[in-house]
Amino acid sequence: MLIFHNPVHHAHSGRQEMYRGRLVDCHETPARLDYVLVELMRRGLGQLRLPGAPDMGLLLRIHDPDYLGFLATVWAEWLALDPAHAALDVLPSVWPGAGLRRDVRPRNLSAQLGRYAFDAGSPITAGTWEAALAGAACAIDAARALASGARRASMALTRPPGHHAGSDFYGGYCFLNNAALAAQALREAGATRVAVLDVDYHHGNGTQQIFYERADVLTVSIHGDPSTEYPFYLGYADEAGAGAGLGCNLNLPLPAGSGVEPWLAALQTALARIRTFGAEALVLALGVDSFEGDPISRFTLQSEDFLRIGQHVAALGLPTVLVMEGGYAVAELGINVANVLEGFTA
Ligand code: SP5
Ligand code: ZN
Repeated sequence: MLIFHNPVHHAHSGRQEMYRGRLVDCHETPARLDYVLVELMRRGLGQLRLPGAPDMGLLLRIHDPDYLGFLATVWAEWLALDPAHAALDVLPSVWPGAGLRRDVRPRNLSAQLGRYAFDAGSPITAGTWEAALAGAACAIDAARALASGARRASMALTRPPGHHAGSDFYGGYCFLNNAALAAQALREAGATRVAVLDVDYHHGNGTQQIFYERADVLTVSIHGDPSTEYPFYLGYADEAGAGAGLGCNLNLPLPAGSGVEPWLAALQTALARIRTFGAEALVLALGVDSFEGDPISRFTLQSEDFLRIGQHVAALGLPTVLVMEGGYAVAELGINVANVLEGFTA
């Protein structure tokens, strides 16, 4: 399996995220990928490739130009306010939320942050844009590596993750939606119908938003019930898509605390829908924060369960792009991701 990896992900290294009135250490760290890389190489599970230049045309078919412009310049704007900002992360503190919603575009940087960010947990740092862009290129290149039909699967081993990022917003540690970019690249390479299966513990709200009114991309997400779990405001079972895309979004929320049995039952429901949809290619948004030891999540999957996930997804028989999402139990992260790949390729 070709594994597209962006070593410049190290340049995105947030210090702190807001949680319950305090700034706490970021969960989404560079060390995460180092663990995955070491374990994949130790088991000989793939060949590493560097991504090429990102296809900005494709990026602009998923993301809004103003939003991309904001991401490209926000760090420079931040430094322009005060050179001492170089030692600090960028976090929003005001939002056009309750009582303030109006379609205006304030020039103030804090106001712009609140317009584009939906949480205070996703710090922007000096290297965020560079890392996110190289990660997006990994996802696009991984999709294109399957286009010839010569290969069954490829992987985008990237961070920051992507599935919470929408056409014009960021949050949940995500800035560019790598899985959506991979799905779009598969479409443009000739797959008539593409499915995105999101197994991250958190609902893939960004991917859902991007494809919500499209009939050519089915989005399916298995995640913690948003009535108690992040991102809270989306991810409910009644969100089915809209317009031409009605019926092309499937949310499978499970109560916090769920174990592998209900999880695998939800996976069977997801796979059945992907089959009836007639998907010709698949993107697996691979978060492994469903693991019992994950510090911010509440399912109880064990490391060996990830082998079964890989096996079941492979049974679809589809060309598949695996895209790295969340997973914060750093020491076990490599084992859990490698188990999915091993199960998939067995
Ligand atoms: C890609 C992804 O998995 N994003 C997840 C974003 C979750 N952000 C909210 C994290 C809340 C942190 N809670 C700390 C709990 C410590 N016990
Ligand atoms: Zn997650």
